[in-house]
Amino acid sequence: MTVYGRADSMMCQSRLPNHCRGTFLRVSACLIIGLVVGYIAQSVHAEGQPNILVILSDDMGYSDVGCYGGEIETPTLDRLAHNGIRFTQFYNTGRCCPTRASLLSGLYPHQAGIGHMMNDRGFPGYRGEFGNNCYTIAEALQPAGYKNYMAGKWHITHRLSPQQDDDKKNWPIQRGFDRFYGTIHGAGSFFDPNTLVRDNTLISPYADPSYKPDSYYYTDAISDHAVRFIHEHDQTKPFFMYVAFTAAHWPMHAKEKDLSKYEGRYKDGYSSVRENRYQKMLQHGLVTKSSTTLWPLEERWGEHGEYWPWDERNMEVYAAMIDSMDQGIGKIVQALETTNQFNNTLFCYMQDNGGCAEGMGRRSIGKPRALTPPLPPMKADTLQVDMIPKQTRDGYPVRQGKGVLAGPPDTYIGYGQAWATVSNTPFRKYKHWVHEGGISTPLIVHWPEGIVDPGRMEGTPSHLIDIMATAVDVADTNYPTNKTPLEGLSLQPLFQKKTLPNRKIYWEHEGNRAIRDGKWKLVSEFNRPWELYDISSDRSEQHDLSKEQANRTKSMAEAWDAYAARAQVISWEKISPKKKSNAKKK
Ligand SMILES: [Ca+2]
Repeated sequence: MTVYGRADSMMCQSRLPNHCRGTFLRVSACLIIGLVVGYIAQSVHAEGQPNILVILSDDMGYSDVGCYGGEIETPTLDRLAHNGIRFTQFYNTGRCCPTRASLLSGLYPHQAGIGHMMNDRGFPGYRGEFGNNCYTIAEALQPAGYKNYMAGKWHITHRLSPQQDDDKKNWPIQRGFDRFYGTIHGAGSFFDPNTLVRDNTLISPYADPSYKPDSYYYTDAISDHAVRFIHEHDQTKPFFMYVAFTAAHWPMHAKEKDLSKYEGRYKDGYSSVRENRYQKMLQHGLVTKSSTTLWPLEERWGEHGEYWPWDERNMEVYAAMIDSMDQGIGKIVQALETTNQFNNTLFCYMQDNGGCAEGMGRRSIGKPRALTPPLPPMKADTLQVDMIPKQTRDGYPVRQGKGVLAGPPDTYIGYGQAWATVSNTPFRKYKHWVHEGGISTPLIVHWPEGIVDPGRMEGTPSHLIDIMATAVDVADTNYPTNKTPLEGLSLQPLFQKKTLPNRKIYWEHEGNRAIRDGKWKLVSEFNRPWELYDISSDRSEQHDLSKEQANRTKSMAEAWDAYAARAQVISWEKISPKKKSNAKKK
């Protein structure tokens, strides 16, 4: 195969504009002010309300971070897990937009208007827009005295190019946040993100007087703004902060210093990395051998085949992106510590969907980079408006395809199905599906003042819908009665080593459906029959019991139908008549 760019991989990144003026002084000043304010105001907020920090990552599998079995170095998350609680059966919705709608509203995604993605498909559950019938966590906590901050990916409105104020009605500032730095859209270059916004204004990362790093990388920008918001916060009030990283969603983009750490780390291939993860998960007690299994990987994925060096590199970049995110979370934790707010902050880390098997940038054969930039450079203040930029700021066309080594700004590639399978060890399916590989996420909870017996695992099935209910509970406030009632339960009892009442949890995405009731899970792909699994003995979903237990299958299917009817879920054929099957995404 032809491999393009390992030696010159970061050339065009290094040619990006260089800004470094004043950053050190500004950070130092903030630190000193923060220390003084923190010292004076360490008396806890009125009513003992904790700060609440929710960190969400993007397109990552259950076993990626170190404390869930991964070989990727995540010392900050590992430390928080060690001193907190690792939830082993926490669930998302299986996709970016619906997860964000559900997390922020405490409802199922269709109830919040985002049953699919950002298109308005003409039905109440599928407006592609966060609904007026619900609140964000920020809006719910405002009356309780909370200040609300957000850094990162929003992705719950289709209004990306506002022409009038009303177009921003579902942007963060209009939905309860006091400060915002991030992207309104859901995916983009890490070196030049589209729809970048400070508070309410679209900006170019290269002409932003308020943030001038040595070189721009979106993950760093998100962490740096979260740190800034913490230092600038008035500690007489509690805060809610939502940090939504876009790592490790495609494109595989990383900084050279993070990437060099992972060079050669994946040379043994998919199977070996997956097996090592599984053994580590067993040792940690995250899964058991009696309830999970590793099935053989598909030969067509071509482990160590013609394009292996290219695909090996994709995973190196993916790992570097997560490593960088963990470094950023480390800076956020440090800001909480230096401002004396760490012990009174309820910290939650989770992922928005499972590993992503999409074929972004993987189908064609790539081209080499030109020796000199063939295109005119972009001005620093030009807004880069594309999810996939046409060119880098310094004039190189963005390249995709096999052989193009991922990492630098002129590449745009996903890590593909084989690595997504490794990310989802030992579960079935991926982002889009509601089998365990699509919807299982770590939930790390850290809260020294609020949890009993830290360092343990918690196996009670729980879901994103529970985060709003938990926030309202710990903030000791009331959810308004004129909005759609919350679906979730507060997780506080689990923090206190107590139990939650029994309940059913539901999923629907692109016609893929599931219901969880105790140890039982009924699940199906779009237009396929229901499958029934006993998750306590078969979380890898290998032994379908639907025929053996026909009565249970029937009653759970009826419960799912009742959920669909009340939660604005309608058939996927009606929403997307052209899509007859999800099978083509495999
Ligand atoms: Ca995602």
